[in-house]
Amino acid sequence: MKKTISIFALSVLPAFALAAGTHAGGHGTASHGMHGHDMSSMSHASSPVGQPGDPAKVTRTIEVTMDDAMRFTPSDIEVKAGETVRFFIKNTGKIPHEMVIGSVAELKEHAAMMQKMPGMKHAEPNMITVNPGQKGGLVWQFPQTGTVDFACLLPGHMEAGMIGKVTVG
Ligand SMILES: [Cu+2]
Repeated sequence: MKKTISIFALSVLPAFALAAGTHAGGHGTASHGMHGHDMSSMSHASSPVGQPGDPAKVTRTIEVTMDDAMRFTPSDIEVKAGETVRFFIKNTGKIPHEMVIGSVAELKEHAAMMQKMPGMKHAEPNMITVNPGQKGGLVWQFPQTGTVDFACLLPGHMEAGMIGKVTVG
């Protein structure tokens, strides 16, 4: 019986390693496809940080300012579990900034990738890039209580303090 289990584990492991490698390496449509696939085979059907919200269900607009002091204002935001909010984001600086929603671990991983590929253009449903003097909106639904983080992942920005959190109560 014990032998059967270890053989099973050995046959499963390489598949996991491959999936992880593909996810970390790919950034774009490939990793999106992988993600969609992972969700069906793993238990978390929806991400704890939430997902892009339905604009028709927005209950509140929260204004956030981004600036060249590498700050989000406010950087502490409170929402209710289940709430769909529109972040109305203004860049008052002279360089582009972005707001990317995720867990700290995801954001750090993503930031590290950005450091390696500084010229990389990235656009995903959980983020918005706002050019100097511009405004933009991001609709997000927060499904469960906890803490969701957000940051600007342009190289050096998060490290300089461009990070904030949403407390979902
Ligand atoms: Cu920034």
